[in-house]
Order: sequence, then structure tokens, then C-alpha cells
Amino acid sequence: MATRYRGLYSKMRAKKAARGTWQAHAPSGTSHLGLHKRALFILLWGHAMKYFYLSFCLGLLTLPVSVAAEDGHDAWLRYASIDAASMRAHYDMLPATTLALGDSPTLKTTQAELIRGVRGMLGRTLRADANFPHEGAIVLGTFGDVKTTLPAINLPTSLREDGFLLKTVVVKGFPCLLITAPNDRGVLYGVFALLSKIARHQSLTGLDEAQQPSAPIRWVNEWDNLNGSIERGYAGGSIFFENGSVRADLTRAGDYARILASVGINGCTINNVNADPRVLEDSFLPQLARVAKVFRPWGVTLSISVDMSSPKVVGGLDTFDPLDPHVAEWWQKKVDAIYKQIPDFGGVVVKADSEGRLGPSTYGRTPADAANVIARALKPHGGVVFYRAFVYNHHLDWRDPKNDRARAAYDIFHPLDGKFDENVIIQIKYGPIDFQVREPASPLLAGLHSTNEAIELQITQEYLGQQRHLCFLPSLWKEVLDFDMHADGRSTPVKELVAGRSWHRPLGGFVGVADVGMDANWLGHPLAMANLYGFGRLAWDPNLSAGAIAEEWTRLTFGNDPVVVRTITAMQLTSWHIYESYTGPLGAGTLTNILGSHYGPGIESSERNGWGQWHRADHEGIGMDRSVATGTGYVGQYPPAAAKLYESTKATPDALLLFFHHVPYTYVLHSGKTVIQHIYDSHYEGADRAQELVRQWKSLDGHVDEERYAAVLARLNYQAGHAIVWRDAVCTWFFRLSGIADAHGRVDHYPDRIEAEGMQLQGYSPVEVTPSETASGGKAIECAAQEQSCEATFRFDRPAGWYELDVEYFDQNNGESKFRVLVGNQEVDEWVASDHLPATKLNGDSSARRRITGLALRPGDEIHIQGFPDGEEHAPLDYVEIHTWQRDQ
Ligand code: GCW
Repeated sequence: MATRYRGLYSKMRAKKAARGTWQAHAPSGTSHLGLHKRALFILLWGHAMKYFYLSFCLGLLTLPVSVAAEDGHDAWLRYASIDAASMRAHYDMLPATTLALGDSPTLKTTQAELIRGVRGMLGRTLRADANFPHEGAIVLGTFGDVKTTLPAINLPTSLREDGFLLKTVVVKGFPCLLITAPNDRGVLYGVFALLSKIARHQSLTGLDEAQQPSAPIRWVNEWDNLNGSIERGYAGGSIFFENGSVRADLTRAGDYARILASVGINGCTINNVNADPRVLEDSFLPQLARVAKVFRPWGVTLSISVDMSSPKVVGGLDTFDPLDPHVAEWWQKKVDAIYKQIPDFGGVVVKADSEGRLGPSTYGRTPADAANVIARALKPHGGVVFYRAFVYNHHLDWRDPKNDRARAAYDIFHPLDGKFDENVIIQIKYGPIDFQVREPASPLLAGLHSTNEAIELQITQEYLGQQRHLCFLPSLWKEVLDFDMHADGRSTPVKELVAGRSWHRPLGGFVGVADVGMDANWLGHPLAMANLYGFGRLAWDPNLSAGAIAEEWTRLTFGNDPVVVRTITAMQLTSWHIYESYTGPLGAGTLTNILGSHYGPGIESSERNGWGQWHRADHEGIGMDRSVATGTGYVGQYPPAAAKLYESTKATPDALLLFFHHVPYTYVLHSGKTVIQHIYDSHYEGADRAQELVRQWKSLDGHVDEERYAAVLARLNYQAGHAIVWRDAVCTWFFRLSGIADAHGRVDHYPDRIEAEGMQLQGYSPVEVTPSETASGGKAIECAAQEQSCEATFRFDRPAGWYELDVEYFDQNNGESKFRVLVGNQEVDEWVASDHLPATKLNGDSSARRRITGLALRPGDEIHIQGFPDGEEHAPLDYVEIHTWQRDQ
């Protein structure tokens, strides 16, 4: 926001005076248990916990939340004080001491985290002991250490690396809580699991719980550039890089590693897959080692993205041909040098022959040749190569109806199955196109029997509202993970395939593109962190439901007030469907501007170009025919049972119809609606439900802290306005193209709307907006370049009453215009268009809404909108809409 307007125009929510906050009680029962109490420990603990659990289930222990301001930095690791003495008392039976049976850095971190969490939530500082304390203790250690120190304890033999056991045991007559695992990272995960239970007010009675991750690979990728920017990042600059180097201050990188570890994420690739070759320069390696150092205590393995041409660009060779022995030697030396500085380095991610990146095709070599040359260099050190299957031709001839980008990954990688070394993992995006709002599961996920694979999910909401729109992604991911490919004629759900279970692969798992940034709350939208949490939880256990994940996250992030838990969980669970409803329907793609921001509506941007994200809408119908019988043949890439689901229009689920088939607008869906009416209805319904999200959130006023309440409300209000931009653009576009009217008469008919170009203008003049459907009536008004201020006026001609005014304006990022609204001579609102939307011109990216509520208007009132241009932004206005005001909305 321009500093000159900051104080004046940023509206702070009025402080709520009468909010009850609960004081933290002084710690009680923190001293160690007296001798006489020890014998009763298990009995009492068990009894208390049973009572507690019953009370919990009956909802008798509903706690008011503590409403202190929060900025989201702590994510779901807030360790908020359990203030109600009755609830806290249930944990008083926890031992007062923690004993670590080892001294690895991870174990030290683990013990410190336990102390931190217990202190935060229960107000007790656990004593850290190195020897058995002769009283009850929380004992931390690997299986190896437990076997040596406490040989009497039985340990499960089935747990693999990173799995853990939480168990109540008696050691030397003392009641102890044992947190143990095959490796020290597992112990850390066990402590996080324990702390999460306490934070969610769960019972610890007779704890005996073993957990095991579904797959060994649970990594995030960050698309950070060395200059500090982040490709598709929406929450500030890089936490790793600035000005071409690793940041001097890596505090946030360490904090991030802690957040990752808390949900079992064990690897992080810190630079963009569009890799800057400089990361492999010798001078850069010590910098990478600094990042590894802050990751290490949290068991997060460092990896980097590398550019295939590095042997030439960095190494000075005259080739990067993967089959050239000099190239192999270069990779070996480089990898050896990395491991010298980072002995626990994880490996590399490769994007090659994709979107302009160089790759093995330069020399007529295959992805297997390219992956293997690096894999062989990494092998002696235990490192892995993630080779991305996102390889496609972005100069496809759109005029050929048989061309299909969706085919690319399978066509290229399936024939290479079995040719990749054992430490190569093929990283496959969940759908065959590119993180669209709905895609079928990529058939390549079932197309690699003898090769390791990982599914790539996108946490950052590139095509899904860029964290300005609420979109809870575990709902989407679950549909893909649960989809049964029926490979080999048996049940092979995607979650089993990627975990390596279906074909007994040694490696496999989950990669999430996170793109967190320097913004305090990591992802921009305070509710978006549920997606990072959900990614970690699903990578750990893909059988968890989206509902369970949303609820867990809400309890940890906003506390256990049942109203809060119920409301936020419900909002999260409906949000993907809401977003889909007002953007891309029926599997047609997100319908966003694919040539630029990937944000607002840009329905035609995908057509008649080589990028291959076509929906092929024309006057008669819409959709890509990907059938074997008459289309591109893509459906034939699925195993037969799955292919059967998609080959015919009749079998294909409505939600994916236009992904697989080209049909007339009058085609009748399983729902009984025509395609065109579905498009209209879903967009109106989606926009209404986006407004409903605002109402739901407002019901939490006073139940969550002011800071996050205001931040979420601002985003939801914006989203509700932008959903209308989407609705109108998509409906108008299809109405014009199809010529078929909306059965309910809504499309292109806005009785409450006054177009800016129809108002009385002073200094303003009408301009065409491109694409035209992103402005109401295709036009807006802008101040002429030389004007200091402009005015648009209209006369109110409805009955006297209370109204709300929606002013639709454009907020470009190359200027910060100011607006004022007056009724007669009285100013009723003013604001500065200073958001950072991804647009330098008028379109669906920059269109924004200002809602002015509670206006008493009388017939004949003159309403003036004054615009004060700034920079390249000429105070642009689209329309005003007037509704009767309902106080509670
Ligand atoms: O969808 C595209 C994104 C690119 C990204 C690419 C990829 C990092 O728009 O920004 O590049 O996918 O996944 O490689």
C-alpha cells in the first residue's frame, strides 16, 4: 500500500471490547510424583483418562479459546496453553522427566521439542535427564538404544524406518512413556504425534500405538530462484535465497524444517526445477551445506534441482551427452564434492526436455540415459534421482485433432519401464496435463511396473486461486489417490502404486510442490496451510479421510472450540468443489489464463496454440475426444478396466466428461441437465457458495483471534467478489459461443447493475477490455492520462431503504489509484487499489470488488465515484451493483 495512504485508508476491524480471554493458570502438579503416588500411577491415569475420554465424547468439556493475536508463523505447532484446569489436569499424570537414550542432534532436537510443547500446553517444564531418574519418565530413543539400556522391553519387529511406537511401560517399577523407533527421525515423529494428541485434547490412556509411514519418499519441492523470487509462490520471497546466494539468515529455513518434520516430511528440494546451473558451481556447495545444517536436526534431507546441461555450462565440457564418458565422470566428481560437504545429501530433481529446458533429446538420448548417468554418481553415497515425467512438446499443432498433450508422459516413459537404475524415481504429476482443478489420475502411475515412482501434488495453488481463494486440496488429492487403476486386473489404487506396494518397488512415495515464502504465515492465506499439513498427513497415511485431516488441522491451528472446529472443517471440505463450480466445469480444465498468470478467467487462452491445454469449445459443443474409437487414443493408456470407465460418454462420470469427450452443449449429463445449463447453474451456485463461506466465517467472530479472523475475512470477501468475475466471464463466454440462453434468465442480464460506461462521466472515458468477458458489458472506464481525478455519477432510482453497493474496479499492480464514493455531498467510503494482483492491465486477474454496506438511499440520490489515478493505473471502474442490504450478510 502506498505509504501516504496507509494510515488513512487501510480499514482495521474494530476491536471487540468484550471478548473473554482466559488467563493461563499457574502450573499445577508439576513436581515429580511422590513415592506413595507411584504405585497408583497407572491405575489413576487410566481411570482419569477414561473419565476424560467419556467427557470428551459427550462434549461436556467444551473450552473457550484463548484469543491472543497470531500471525500464523507457528502453523499447527502453536502449543497453545490448555487453560482450563479441568482439562489440563488430565495430563498432570505425565511424568515430570524426559530421558534421551542417545545424543544425536535429532534426538537432542526431539527432547527439546517435547519440553517446548509440554511447557506451552501444560505450563510444565520437563526435566531433561541423561540417566534413568528413578521416577516415571518419558523415554526417548531408537530401538538400538532401548535394546541396550532397557533390554526387558519388547519392541515390535515390523516397524520400518521413520515409523514409531508410543507405549506406556513400567521401567524398574516406574510408569514411563516410551517413544521409540527404528531410527532417530522416527523418535522425533513420535514426539510430534504425542504433542499433537495433547493439543487436540486427546486421551493418552494406556497408550500403545505404532505408526508407520505409507512410503519412504515424503518430500517437498520448492521452486525458489537464486534471486529470491519463487516460481508460482504466493507468499513473499524465498526463505532460502537472496541476490544469487543462500540467505545469510536461515532462521526461517530451520523453522520450516520443523514444520515439515512435524507431519513426517523427510526431504526438501530447495531450488526451482527450472534450475539455475549455478547451484552446482563449487563456490555454491558450502552455501548448500549451510541449508543442510539447519535441516539436519529435523531429519529433513536436503536435495537440489539440477540442469542437465550443467556439465557444459558449469563444467566447461563441450557436451552434456549423458552417454559421453567425460560427462559421466563430471557428474561423479561433482556428486563426490557435494557429499564431502553434505554427507547426508538426498539427491537431485531433474526437469529436462520440458518447457524449454535442455535435456537428453539434444543428443538423441532418452530420459533413462539422462537419469542413470546422475543416478550412478549418486549410488555410492545413497542418493536418488527424481526424474520428472512432465515432459511434453509445447509446440503441438492444435489443428490436428489427434494431437494430445495428455498422452505425452505415458508415451515417453512407459516404453522405458525397467531401463531406469534402482535409485531413480519417476516423479509424475497427479494428472496428465498440469495441476488443473480436475483431472483424471495420470495413466503413467499405472504404467511403470519395474521402475520407482512418486506422485507430484501441488500445495501452492497455481491454478487453484493462488491462495487468494480457499481451496482445500486433500479433497482433490484423495480422489486421485483412491482411484483404482485395476492394473493387471487386480485392485491397484494410486496410493498403493506410488508407495511401491503394488509391484514391490523399493522406493516410492509423494512429492508436494509447496512454495512457502517469507510471509509470516508461510503460504499467504491463513487457511491454506491446511494443504501443507494435508500433504504431509496423506503422504504418511493416504487412507486418512479429507475430513479427518481438516479436523485435525483445525484443532491444532485454531483450538478445540467445537463451533470453530465444525465451521472451519466444513468450510475446508466444501472449498474445492466451490472453486471448481465457478471456474472450470466438467473436466474442461481450470479455464484460467494459461498464457500468463494462471489466475483469473481466460477461457480462450488455451485454444489455438501449441501448449495443448485445449478444451476445443466451438459453436456446437466442447471437450477433447480422447477415446480410442474416435479420439486421440489417450484412454487406451489406462489398464482395461479403468479405460472402460472413460471410453464412452455414457460411462464417464459427469465431473470428467469434457476431459474425455467432445459433446454438444445440449448433451444431457447423468445429472439430467444439459452441459450448457450445468455450466450456467454451477457457476451461479459456486459464486453463491463463495459468499456463503463469508457468512460461515463471520459466525466465528469472537471465537478466533482478531488477527487471523481479519486476515481470513479479507481473503474470503475478495474471493466472493472474484467468484462473480469468474461466473460472469465463463457464463457470458459460453452464452455468446453457444447462443443458448440460460433457462433461468440470469446470464448477461444484471438488473441491479449500472455499467460505468453508462454513467455520467467527467474525465473518465470508456475502454474495451480484453478478453471482453472479463468486464461487464465488455467495457470499463479509465481516467484520461492527463487527469488528476475523474468522476462517474449516476442517479439512484429505487425506493428508499437500506442498500449495499458493490463497486467493481480494477486493481493493477503497476499503480495504486484511490477511489472515493459520495452520496450527494457525503463521502461514504474511500480506498486505495493497492493489492498485489497478478496483472498490469484490465482483465479477470485485476477485477476486484469493494462492498459498501448499510447505506440509506433515497430515490433521486446522486452517487458519485471519484477516481484518482496513480502510475500506470488510471482508476479503472467496471460497474456498480446495488442490492437491498441484509444486515447479517
Ligand atoms: O505448470 C507449469 C508451471 C511452471 C512449472 C511447470 C513444471 C516450474 O506453470 O511454472 O515450472 O509447470 O511443473 O515444471
